[in-house]
Amino acid sequence: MDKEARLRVAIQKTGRLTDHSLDLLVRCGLKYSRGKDQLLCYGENMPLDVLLMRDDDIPDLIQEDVCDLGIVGLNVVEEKRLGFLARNVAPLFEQLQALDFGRCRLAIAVPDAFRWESIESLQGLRIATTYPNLLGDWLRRVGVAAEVVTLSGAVEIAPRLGRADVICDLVSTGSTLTANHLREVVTVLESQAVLIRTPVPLPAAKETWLQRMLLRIDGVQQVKESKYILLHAPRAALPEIRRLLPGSESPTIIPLEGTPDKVAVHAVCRENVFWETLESLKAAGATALLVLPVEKMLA
Ligand code: PRT
Ligand code: ZN
Repeated sequence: MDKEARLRVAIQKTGRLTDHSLDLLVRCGLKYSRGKDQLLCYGENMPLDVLLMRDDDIPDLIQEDVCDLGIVGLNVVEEKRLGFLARNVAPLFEQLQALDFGRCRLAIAVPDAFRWESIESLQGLRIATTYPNLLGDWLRRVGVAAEVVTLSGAVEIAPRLGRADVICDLVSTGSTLTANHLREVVTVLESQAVLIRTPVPLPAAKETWLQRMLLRIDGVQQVKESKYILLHAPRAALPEIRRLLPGSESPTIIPLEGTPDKVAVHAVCRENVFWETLESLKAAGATALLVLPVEKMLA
């Protein structure tokens, strides 16, 4: 297959998103071998290669049409998008779907002793961040005039060094803020890893693979929490049992040979099935309960 016909997916080389991103592609069926330079994973069983990059470079690779797909934090995508718009350049990456990992939030945090009342408390202050475009855009939207101090890292120590009054940084557990005597006060952006693509039309063969990957990713997302549940139940208990089955649309009801008042129920539950649910189902008359993980799903 010629090189042009292979889909190129950019993911983070080393960092918080790397394992999840590769795992997602593997769950979509990709088998790969890693190149000597460690920068490229060659898809052995599909026309798809994975480029390992710094997360900040991923939107640019799509912008420049070097890659067709990318997996990166929404925080990075939005920062880049606003940056391009500020320079009157049309951003050439479209967000396709949220991937449910790498969750964090871009938030304003203030020193412990700071007297915070509302967003108005930020008026006239210096705010340190590595996300100047996102912060600037948010300040404009909430109508607060503050000075954005752009740093390349170590934002959390800026107030102690006197470089800023407060900060705007990514938070997940909040322990970094606590360790630096800072307190989160308001969220600027909720973020998670997202899939982005080029808006440039692809050759038909590539587009077909891209659409296949999207369906598979969707399937992977759906099965994560899904369970297949099997049980026997008295016909009379069916309304109650259907009510108790978590997140299942239309269960399959199968008659049981020789016992006309009993049926077998098979259902896909799109949420986790807890012991409590099984106990309630049993109390409603269900027997022979079996819960199985779902390996793959294609709608
Ligand atoms: O080298 P490269 O540029 O690729 O990596 P990077 O250092 O820029 O990125 P990395 O791996 O730290 O983060 C990649 C993406 O993960 C980010 O763009 C976010 O979308 C997402 N993410 C999720 C996070 C966090 N959670 C997170 N907690 N990114 C950064 N952090 C930082 C946070 O700012 C704090 O300083 O981790 C620290 C610990 O957080 P707490 O709140 O748990 O203490
Ligand atoms: Zn980065």
